[in-house]
Amino acid sequence: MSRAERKPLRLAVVGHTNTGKTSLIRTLLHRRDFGEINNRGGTTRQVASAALSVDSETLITLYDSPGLEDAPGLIEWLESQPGERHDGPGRIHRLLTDDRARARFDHEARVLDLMLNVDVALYVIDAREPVLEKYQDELAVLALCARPILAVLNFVVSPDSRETEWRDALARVGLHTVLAFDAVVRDPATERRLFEKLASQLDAHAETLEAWMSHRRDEEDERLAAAGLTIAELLIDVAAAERMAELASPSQRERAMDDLRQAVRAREQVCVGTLLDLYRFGREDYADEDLPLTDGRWSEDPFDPDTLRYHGIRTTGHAGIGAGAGAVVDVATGGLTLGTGTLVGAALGTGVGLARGFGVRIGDRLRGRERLMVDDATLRLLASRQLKLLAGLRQRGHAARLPLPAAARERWAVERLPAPLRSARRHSSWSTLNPGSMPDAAGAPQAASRLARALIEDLERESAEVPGASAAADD
Ligand SMILES: Nc1nc2c(ncn2[C@@H]2O[C@H](COP(=O)(O)OP(=O)(O)OP(=O)(O)O)[C@@H](O)[C@H]2O)c(=O)[nH]1
Ligand SMILES: [Mg+2]
Repeated sequence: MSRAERKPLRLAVVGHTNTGKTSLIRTLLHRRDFGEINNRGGTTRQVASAALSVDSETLITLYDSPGLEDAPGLIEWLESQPGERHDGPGRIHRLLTDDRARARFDHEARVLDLMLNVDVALYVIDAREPVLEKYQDELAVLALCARPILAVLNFVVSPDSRETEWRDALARVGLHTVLAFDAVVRDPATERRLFEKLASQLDAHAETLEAWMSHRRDEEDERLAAAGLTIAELLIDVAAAERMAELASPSQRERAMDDLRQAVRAREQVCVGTLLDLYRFGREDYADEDLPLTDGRWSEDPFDPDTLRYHGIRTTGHAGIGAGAGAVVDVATGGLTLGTGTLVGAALGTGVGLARGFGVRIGDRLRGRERLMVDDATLRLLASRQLKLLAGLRQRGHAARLPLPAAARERWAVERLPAPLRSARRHSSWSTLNPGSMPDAAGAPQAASRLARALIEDLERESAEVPGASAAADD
């Protein structure tokens, strides 16, 4: 089917009031500026539409609707009417053309009008509610509209969820297409399952739905690539960051160390902010219990040795340990050791160490001064915890409590830093944290994208190895 012939799939989101219909639409749109959300109920008063589009072609039109409130009244009215009992849409049509009924069932009429004009409906259920008769009446009225319905169980992660009861009740009215989908939880796998289920019910629209799913997959890949690069850039920035201090001036060294630590803390927070933004939608609407952050920040200081221990970063056997003050003198006298470079952070015990052997060219700059850098263990900590955050953000709700993926854990457990970071150690111009930096010039972007690819491979390897890791409760 050509693009011009393809008609958008019309999808209504319906259900009792306050079940999370508008929230679900926001989640499907990946946008939180749609509609109004409130815990009072009766928040959405009119039908409102939003488009899921690719390259300005609308593939799916979503319709939000006011909550149903008086289904028992509707059933009573319908039953009181004479005429053909088996023509569901006909009966609904009669109700919609009856002025008094329309006036009495104002909200409900809007929903039924909508139902007659869409290809499919999602019926959103607050799974914490008992299966009351009024909900069964809602389903009965909606069934009269003769449109395929997919039931969406919201709030299934709540301890009060009555998911089994609901699945049972839905089966009893012949509704077997059910999906657990917490409206405000972001999970690409569940989202994809929703569209797959729709495709299985709607042959005529299967191609449209496939096009949409493939677009979402591409977006997800791009988002992941951007997130990987965000973390890689943080690590390059920190690896290449340096501060100079006059030799034999402990107070200056102290100040320079503080300054460096402060710059790194702020830089890490920028990375956290970018990751949250990349994966943020609808998040402000509820508490973020399933992320390892407190108020959008890591609560432990990256320069606290306890933090290293907590994240399982070993510091013993550190290349610089034992060299101690000797290494400092080594640098200060310009007698640099060539090679890969080591840091003697442990000599200072604070995550900020003295650099030694990062290349001959710094010799002149260093005469009479010492150079402070962030040590390897702290870099490994920063890498580990940003990756943990990213893993949590990619699959919130059920996977966030999983440990750091094994491949990533292995990469950062070893004491030798990945090659791009070892290069960064020798290029102070790569760090935006240094005065006079040139992070856009040649080497830095290449190093960052090389590192980013490795970080993403680690995460992807994990999801390929653990097939059940992303499976949500589902029929
Ligand atoms: N924790 C949690 N809260 C949710 C979820 N879905 C919806 N909510 C909250 O439930 C309340 C109602 O959500 P809405 O999206 O406004 O519900 P609605 O069905 O559109 O409501 P009406 O338009 O009034 O019929 C809001 O406070 C939402 O933040 C969910 O999956 N988890
Ligand atoms: Mg609403």
